[in-house]
Amino acid sequence: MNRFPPISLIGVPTDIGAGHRGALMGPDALRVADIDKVLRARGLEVADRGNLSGPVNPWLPPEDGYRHLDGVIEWNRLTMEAVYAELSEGRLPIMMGGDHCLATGSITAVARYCREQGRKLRILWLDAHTDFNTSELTPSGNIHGMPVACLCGHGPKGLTELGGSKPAIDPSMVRQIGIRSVDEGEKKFVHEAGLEVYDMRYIDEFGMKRAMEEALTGLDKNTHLHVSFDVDFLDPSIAPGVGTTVQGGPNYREAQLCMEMIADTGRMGSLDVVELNPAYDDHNRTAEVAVDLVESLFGKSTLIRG
Ligand code: EXY
Ligand code: MN
Ligand code: MN
Ligand code: MN
Repeated sequence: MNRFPPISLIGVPTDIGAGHRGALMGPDALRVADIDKVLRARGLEVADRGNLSGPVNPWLPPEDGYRHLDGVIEWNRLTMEAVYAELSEGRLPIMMGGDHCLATGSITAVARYCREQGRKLRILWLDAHTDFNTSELTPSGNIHGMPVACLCGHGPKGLTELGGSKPAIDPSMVRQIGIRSVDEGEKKFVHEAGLEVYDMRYIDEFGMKRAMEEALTGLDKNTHLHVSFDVDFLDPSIAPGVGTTVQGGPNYREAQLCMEMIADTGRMGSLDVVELNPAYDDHNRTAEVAVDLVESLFGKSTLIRG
């Protein structure tokens, strides 16, 4: 029995915010891994809206602390409009990246929709990275390391005011899970902003179950849960096909529990699946693991009893 609204797949084929090329192939890798068929097999109604089309990645060095700022802004505007259009139709958008800078556009759309509907927003950020850099703090100028800072109002106007008002979200709406790679300046900034982070040290000490219980505390029937699933959240042994691997991530069972506990809430209203990079993969197996975990987000459970 499925309790989800109709799903819309939105392909966003760009790696313009990333430090490696290849994430632009992510949407089609998810399609090759049968993301639509897998969700339909769960009784869900799924429409594939195809791929957005935006500027080519010019592959240039940073300018004033940003790489490709204008192109990133354009891709995020397109993403925001596409995600908002699906939400307005009462559908559940799955933004298939593409690199993680695109969450600026998707979450700006979700935040606007929640404001209009009078709903609370909770954002679950599954990632090895906090993505909370600014042009002054960044070691690379890659904007996929900045979306959470931009969403919280710290960044270039073209991104922080994408949806008109600034900031799009408040740090208190965010819960980050799986974090294990944070730059020095970024770490200080994350603490100053008060971001709630369940890093891998927390998960080592208290387990994924406790981390997810804490991160999902306070959800009520008026809460819209947005999940931003950066595939580099997973340990590279099960997900090598990403641009920025970081050793020591959740294993398959921990990731499965994470997704099943999200599904148990029944509150997920939108999803990003980003940073999949087939150029680093082996026979599309990372896309297949990602689709397997997305299926668990939509209710596939290994729970036998009950
Ligand atoms: N913190 C590093 C940077 O800002 O360049 C690495 C960021 C990687 C971001 C990936 C998408 O999660
Ligand atoms: Mn990320
Ligand atoms: Mn990441
Ligand atoms: Mn081979």
